[in-house]
Amino acid sequence: MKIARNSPNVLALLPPFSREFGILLVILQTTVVGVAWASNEVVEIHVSPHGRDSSPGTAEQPVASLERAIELVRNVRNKKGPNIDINVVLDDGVYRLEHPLIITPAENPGPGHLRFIAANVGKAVVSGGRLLTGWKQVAQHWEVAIPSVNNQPLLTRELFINGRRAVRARTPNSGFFRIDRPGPDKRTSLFIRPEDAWAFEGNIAGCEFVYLHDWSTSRVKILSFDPQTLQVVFSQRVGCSAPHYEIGHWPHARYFLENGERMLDQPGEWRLDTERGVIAYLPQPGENLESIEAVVPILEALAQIRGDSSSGVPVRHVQWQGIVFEHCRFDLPDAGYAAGQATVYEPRRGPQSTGREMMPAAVTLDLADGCAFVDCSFRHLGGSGLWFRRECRNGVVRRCFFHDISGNGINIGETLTRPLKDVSPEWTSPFNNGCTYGIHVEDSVIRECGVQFFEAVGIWIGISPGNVIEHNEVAQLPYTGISVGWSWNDQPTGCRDNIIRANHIHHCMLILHDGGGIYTLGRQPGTRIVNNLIHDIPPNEDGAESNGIFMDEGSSDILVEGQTIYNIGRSPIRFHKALEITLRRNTLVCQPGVPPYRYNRTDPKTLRFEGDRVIEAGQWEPPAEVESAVGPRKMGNSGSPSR
Ligand SMILES: [Ca+2]
Repeated sequence: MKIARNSPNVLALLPPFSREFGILLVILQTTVVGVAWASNEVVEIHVSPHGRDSSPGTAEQPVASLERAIELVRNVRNKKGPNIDINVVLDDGVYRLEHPLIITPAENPGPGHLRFIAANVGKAVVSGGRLLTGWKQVAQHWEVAIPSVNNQPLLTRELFINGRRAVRARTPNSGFFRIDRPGPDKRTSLFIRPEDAWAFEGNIAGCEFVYLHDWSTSRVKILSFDPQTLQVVFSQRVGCSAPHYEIGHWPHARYFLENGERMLDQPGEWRLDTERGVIAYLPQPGENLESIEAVVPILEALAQIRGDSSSGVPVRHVQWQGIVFEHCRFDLPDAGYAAGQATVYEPRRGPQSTGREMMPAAVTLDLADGCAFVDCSFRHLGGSGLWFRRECRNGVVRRCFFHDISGNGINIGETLTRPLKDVSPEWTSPFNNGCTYGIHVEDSVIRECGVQFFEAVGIWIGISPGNVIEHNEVAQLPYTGISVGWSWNDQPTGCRDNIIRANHIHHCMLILHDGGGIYTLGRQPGTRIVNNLIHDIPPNEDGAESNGIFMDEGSSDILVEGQTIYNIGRSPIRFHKALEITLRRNTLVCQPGVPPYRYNRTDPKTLRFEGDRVIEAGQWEPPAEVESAVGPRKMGNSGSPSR
């Protein structure tokens, strides 16, 4: 550890924190919201994959693990109190965790800061994965033994080869099949079309059936297939318990198969063969058995930043700068996976259980105040990315990159179903401070989420007010881009006053239906959706249509102003049981013959129209000034957005 005392007159900004600066003493002055306060002391703790945990944690003698670094943080905090700042400087390299990193008020009660700073942005990697070694060639593919975790075989759902997600072996290799009709109970069996029976031939042990509902998916195990009747029987139930998730609710739903023996037929595919206890991988041209880097996720969480829920004391001012988070697993429930929407699914913890939970994230904050992620990456994750979950205040996500994520990119707040045993049942009231609020997500890129779970969204805001989502790029998603609200009627909740501004949202709804570039639910006084550019939302194949903006059940008291929406397969804006929406000066470019608005059980007389411009055009490009005004801002020399 290195302890620095600074001159109170000198102010040095932290980033860019290059290797050259990494060993210098950090000098800074910090103002805490509401309290004028200047730190005069910064303690640095250095960590390096090449260090030793018995070392003191200086730049010259760094510790090796983040776990040890956090122990040192706690020691420093005990010794020097809450006011000083502590910087943990991460040298380049991969930090493979044995356990999730836990940060509590014992490490950082505030007002002093605790910063985890990559010596070089993007070069310090926090991984929950394990390297797989000992590959052997078997026929055309390679094999390695399934690793054990806690003396149990790891039933991994992901394999990363040379930093790229390998494809879980599937049939068909692209696109989908369609079912013929449901079986008798519409939950545990269905009939396929005769031309697709070849896909079920051979050994289907370990095969997963992926059923595409209109706006969600189910993943269940196949019990049997009868080639005579063409009936597929499952050992788990398809769909959430609500009736609209029954097999056949939409006729001829799409499906595909994963992880069966014969599905391993395309270079880059892999499968988990539990019968033989191996992971099998079909290499791509140019890949070498000796030199590949193969990683499977071991941990189910990478970091948890959490206050003390029993005393209500928050953890404060924990910041992550330039860190990469990768490799985190999410296992399906034993009774199969059935999603409702936006990775909210039924965990089926008991035979009659119909409750829903949200898929966990790699990094989760609870009761956390003033925590920030700057220049960080979240990638190659099996669940969701980052979650400001419960009673978080004033968080920041700035210039971060979220990609290759199986679930949602960013979650803010909770659903309406927080366990009520330890909180006021009024926590969802707009007049109660029980919600997470005040999270800013800006200048970030969120793309290629929902890789496994197509119902996932880029950014999700549940029952949470006062958040600002601005100047992000949200793209390449199977379902909705940004989802705001989580109540299906117009009763007031704590979801209000959210600003969704100047985002570039495109190529969403690439697989599922009935969503949009932006999707809203519930009454949201003060919520403003302004100046976003939304484009390339393809037409739905069946089911309910997809749109640029879809304002779903109960959406009300929301301002929609200044959007540019083009190249949308259906109507640019759709309402379903919405009311009291103000539409002002939006530019809505419609395909020929497609109406600008579509009303599903919405009375247009409850909406205010103030100067929307409607253009009918098959091909249309936005003016350059519209494109340049959205998405991540270019950074000036100060590291701050230049406009
Ligand atoms: Ca295949």
